[in-house]
Formats: sequence, C-alpha cells, structure tokens
Amino acid sequence: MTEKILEKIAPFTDEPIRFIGSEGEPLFEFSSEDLGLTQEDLQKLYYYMKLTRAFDRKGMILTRQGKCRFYVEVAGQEAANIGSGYAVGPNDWVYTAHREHGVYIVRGYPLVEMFAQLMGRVEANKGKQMPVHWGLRKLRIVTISSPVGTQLPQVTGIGMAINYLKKENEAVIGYIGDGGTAEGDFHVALTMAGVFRTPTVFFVQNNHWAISVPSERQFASRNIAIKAIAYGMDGYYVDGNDVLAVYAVTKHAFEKAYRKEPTLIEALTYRYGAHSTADDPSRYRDPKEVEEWKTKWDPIKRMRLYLERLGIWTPKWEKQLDEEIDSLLNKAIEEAEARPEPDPETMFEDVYAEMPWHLKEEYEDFLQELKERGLR
Ligand SMILES: Cc1ncc(C[n+]2csc(CCOP(=O)(O)OP(=O)(O)O)c2C)c(N)n1
Ligand SMILES: [Mg+2]
Repeated sequence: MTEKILEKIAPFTDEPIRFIGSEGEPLFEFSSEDLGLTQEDLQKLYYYMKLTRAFDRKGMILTRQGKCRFYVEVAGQEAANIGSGYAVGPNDWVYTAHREHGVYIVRGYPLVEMFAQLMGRVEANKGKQMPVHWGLRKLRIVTISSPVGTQLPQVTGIGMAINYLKKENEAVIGYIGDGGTAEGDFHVALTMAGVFRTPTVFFVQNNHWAISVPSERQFASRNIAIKAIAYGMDGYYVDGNDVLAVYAVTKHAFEKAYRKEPTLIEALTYRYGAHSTADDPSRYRDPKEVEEWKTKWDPIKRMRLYLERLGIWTPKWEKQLDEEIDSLLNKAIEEAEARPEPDPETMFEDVYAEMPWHLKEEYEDFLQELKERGLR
C-alpha cells in the first residue's frame, strides 16, 4: 500500500476511517494500485459481497423450509466480512464469532460443505454441531464456539504458539461482536496479546446490537477501538460498510502482526435481519434505523456505485453475476441435500471413549424404540 493510503490509516481517529462515501464517491484521490489491488480484485470484492448476501438468503429459505433448524443472518455486514477476509494470508489462522459467513466464503470454504453443515449432513461430525458453527482444518478456520467471547483467549494462544515455534509470516485474526467485547475473555485476550506481543488481529464487528441490547449498554468508552490504548496496541476505528477501507486497515494490521504488533480493529456496521431465527427484532429496534442503514450505507450498493464510477460495472455484468451466483448456490444446496443424513444411533457416539452404563441403557432403549417403530 502506498503512503497515500497509509496516511489515512491512522489509529485512534475520532471519525471512522472511510475511503468511499454513501454514494460510492471516493473521499480522496486513490487508485486500486494504491491499495495493492488490481481492478479485478475490486470486482472480486464486489462479487464476494453479493455471493455472501445471496448465500444468506438461501440460508433463511432452508430454515423456512424446515431443512435447517437454526440460522444467523449476516446481511448488512458483507463489507466487514469480505474486506477483512480478503486480507487474510494463506498461512493465517481464523477464529470467528458467529456472523462472519463471508469470511469463510472468501477464504474458499466449499459452499457444499457450508450448506451440508447447515443441514446436518457432515459426515465428520455426524451433524452434531449446531448450524452455522462452521470450521475447516485445511483452511485454518477453527470451529465456532457458541459461548460468546471464548474464542479470543484461544486467538492469543495461537499467537503465542506462533511465537514459540518461530513461524514467519503467520498470524491469527479473531472476530468478535460489540457485545462480546463486554465479556471478560476480551480483556484477558487483549491483555495477554499486548504483553506477549502476539501476531494477532482482533476484529470487532460493531453492528450496534447484541441481540436486543444496544451498544451503549456494552461499553461506556467513546468507542471500542480506543480500548486498545490500555492494552498497549493500536486501535483502528473503521467504516465497516466500506469494503476498501476495511480491506486496507485489516491488511495493514496483518503486516503489523507479522512484525509481532497486535492490533484492535472496530468496524462499524449493522445487521439488517434478526439476531437469529430465534429472535424478533421488531420488539426492540426502530425500523427507521434499519431503513437508513439499508438505503444510505448499504455496503454492496456503495461498492457498486464506486465500480460504476470507475467504468467497471454494467447492468449486464450485474445480471450475469446474479445468474452465476444463483446457479452456484442452487447446485451446492442440491449436492449437500443429496448426502445421507447421519443415522440416529450416531448421537450416542464420540462423547466418551467408552460408553458409560447409563448411556448404554439409553442407547439400548433407543434401539428398541427404533425397532418398534419399524425403523430398524
Ligand atoms: C456467554 C454467552 N452469553 C450469552 C450467549 C447468548 N448470545 C449469543 S450471541 C449473543 C449476542 C452477541 O452479540 P454481539 O457480540 O454484539 O454479536 P452479534 O450477534 O451482534 O453479531 C448472545 C447474548 C452466549 N452464546 N454466550
Ligand atoms: Mg453486535
């Protein structure tokens, strides 16, 4: 990245770092090369954001069809997902919270595997993991933990391991929500990362809500990024709906991480949908607030308008992308659905090395019941 960009990426700014405005207008003069990207990269960022939004719609449809039993929507947060995910290098490790579907997608998580997980069709864990709790060893994506915040001490631990093993060009990014920063684990992780100078990037998606609790009930500081001062690291406050600003800040943070400088990033964003399929946001959120984020600050709209200004977006290309994305997703769903469901007996497996007597009893009762129902 050139000086021009680095100048804009200052820690502890009062205003969020922003490269393009709500109408896709560049807020200063820069080219993709200044960001270390080609025009094709810009188109890819746009494509991945669209793919993530379309994936999200399919996830909700599968839930409504009763094929997936629980889902977490990511719509509205695509720039924070894709901009940061695009900056993750091949050797880096990824720990997510639960609203980072785009990070998996941009890292190359096979869509079939993602849908198979949603529908409980993963052979490896026999469908036991809750939907949306993805993880894939070969991509160094560590499986989601449901208890909020527990991933961050692990992130610092991976950072410490990278240091002990003297690995070069290897770092770890840990995501968390605004609500998660109010957990003790956030403090523990950042304290130790600061002390041990771990190659870690802490990425907060501040979407203004933790289920029904607004962010002013999560922290009393001016913002979250500023907390980094207390941990001895830089904190960046960025417009999380500006994919270019998010990419540049995260890329910069990774470069610092490779030099053993941990960083905290706060990306301001907004979730459009419910917290999860077990939530009704109309009970606590003003629909006007949602509307403003959707119309004015939408990350995909802003990037489209920016690409149009550059002359690399056309309605024809948009139509092509929509068709391509739809058929890609439908094919992946079809393939995932065609996989066999795990046998019900498997729910008794893999918990204990040897099944204890009380489980054995239940298991035998269960087999008997399957027989009585004519299912075995
Ligand atoms: C320790 C713990 N407490 C509560 C919950 C229930 N819970 C799941 S997500 C969530 C809110 C998280 O909010 P935030 O960190 O802002 O992330 P967001 O959902 O907004 O992406 C809560 C309270 C949980 N999973 N774990
Ligand atoms: Mg939140």
